[in-house]
Formats: sequence, structure tokens, C-alpha cells
Amino acid sequence: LDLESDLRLALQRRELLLEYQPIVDLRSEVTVGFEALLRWHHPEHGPIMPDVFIPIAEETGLILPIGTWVLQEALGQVEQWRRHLPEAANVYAAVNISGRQFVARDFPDVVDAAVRSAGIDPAAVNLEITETVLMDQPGLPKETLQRLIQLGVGLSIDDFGTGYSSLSYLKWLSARTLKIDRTFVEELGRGPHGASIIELVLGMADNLSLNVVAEGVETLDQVNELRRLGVRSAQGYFWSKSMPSDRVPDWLDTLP
Ligand code: G
Ligand code: G
Ligand code: MN
Ligand code: NA
Repeated sequence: LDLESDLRLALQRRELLLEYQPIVDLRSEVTVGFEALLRWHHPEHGPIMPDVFIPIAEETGLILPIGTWVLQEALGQVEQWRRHLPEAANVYAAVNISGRQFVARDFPDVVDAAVRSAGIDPAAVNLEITETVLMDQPGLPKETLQRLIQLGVGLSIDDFGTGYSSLSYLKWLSARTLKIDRTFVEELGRGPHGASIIELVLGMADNLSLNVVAEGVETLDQVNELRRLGVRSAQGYFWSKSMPSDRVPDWLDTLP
């Protein structure tokens, strides 16, 4: 099994594709965004999940061309929905970015080019970077942050709560959104301190005027508890798994 050389060919053979998971407003349950999630349909092994091939892509540097394709594809697709589906007029695109992409010198140019070729409002773009990846970068490129801010795209801190971000660090990053890791959503309703991390995150977010998205929401009890706590938006199997792009119009059609 030589995934590395297969992955090299996957892009040009069009074996990579994106699925989309809705992000909903917790009160209205209206879809406010879509997170693009990468899939690889291997000609012999069938579907391969990103947990398996993203690490290979990162080690080999293939994540750079793959990540560029993901940005172009996701922004182009979401802009099509914004233009043609009335229920999607204001949805945003959330795109996962690897540390290796983020520190590449030309990353802001790659983002700029994808935004322009999609014709999408940069304010409707959220780049998701995991907290641990950010903390691992020794010299986080301040220039990159400044240029992304100039472009008007947003930065979401993914898997938030699993690292050690401080308030001052979040402020320095100029993040727009904190995505609460699903392990904290799982703790809701489990014991007297089940909600304490989420309450802490909400306090930080409030302090810095950041949006909060709860991840991995699976049950109605979790939905009710998150509403009670004042979390604005969420995603998870409770509403939908990621879906192929051609299922999105039907998904939006059946909204409340
Ligand atoms: O999609 P789940 O559906 O299995 O994704 C698993 C992991 O892979 C998550 O941590 C997710 O952030 C990551 N991932 C999914 N799509 C992409 C992508 O396009 N780029 C990067 N860098 N990571 C991705
Ligand atoms: O690391 P990141 O948050 O980008 O990863 C998204 C991952 O979480 C994807 O693998 C996606 O399929 C998965 N996911 C999305 N919603 C749920 C959920 O409700 N429960 C679980 N267990 N995983 C989820
Ligand atoms: Mn993510
Ligand atoms: Na996450």
C-alpha cells in the first residue's frame, strides 16, 4: 500500500473531493455556513478519510497543492450557492488549513487568488486553524496575519480548548471565531462541572467579541444545554453529517 505516490496523482486524477457540513444558528436552526471536509476516493481502496491521508500530505508537502485546490473549490462552490440559492445568500465557507500551509510565505496570495477567482465576499470566508498547530509555530508569521486581516477573511480557531491559548494570544491573532472542541460538548450533562469549560470559553469570547461555534453536537439535550448557555452556532450529526455538494440544495430547502 503506497498511499504517498497515489496521493501525488490524486489531484490530477480528480480523486479528491469536498463534502460540506452545515453550521447552524442555534436559535433559528438556519444554516449560516458550511465547513468543507476533504475526501479521497481511491480507485482501488475506495473512500479514504482525511485522518489517514492528511498526515501523509503534510509530511510530503503535498498539502500545499492540495490545500490550494481545497480553497479554490470550496470558495467557488459556496459562492455558487450564495448566488443561486436564496436560503444560502449569506452562508459562509469554513475551510481547514494545515500549519504547513499557514506558514508558507505565499499563503496570503493563495487565499487572495482563491477569493478573487471565486468572486466571493472575503467576509464570507473563515479559515480554520487548530489551536495546537498555531501554538506549535515558533515564529508565527505576523505578516501573514496582517495580510489576511487586510484581505478581510476571518480566522477560526479549531478544536478550541485542547491547547493553551490565552486571552492575549487570541487578541494578537485577531481571530474571529472559536470552535469549541467536541470533547467539551460531550461533557455537557455529565456531572456538576460538565459545562464549565464551555462557560469559560464563552467568557473569553465575550471579552474579545468573538463568535463561538460548538462542534460535534449529537443530541437534543446538548442542543438545549448549548442554547441555555448562550452559544450562538453549532454543527454536528444532530443536524447533518458532511454531505456531497449536490445534496446541499435539498438540505437548504427543508429548513424551518
Ligand atoms: O472530515 P472529518 O470528516 O473526518 O475530518 C477529519 C480531520 O481532517 C479533521 O481534523 C479536519 O479538520 C481535517 N480535514 C478535513 N478536511 C481538511 C482539509 O481540507 N484540509 C485540512 N488541512 N484538514 C482537513
Ligand atoms: O477537526 P475538525 O473540527 O475540522 O474536524 C471535523 C471532524 O469532526 C470531521 O471528521 C467531521 O466529520 C467530524 N464531526 C462533525 N460532526 C460530528 C459529530 O457530531 N460527532 C462526531 N463524532 N464527529 C463529528
Ligand atoms: Mn474544522
Ligand atoms: Na474541531
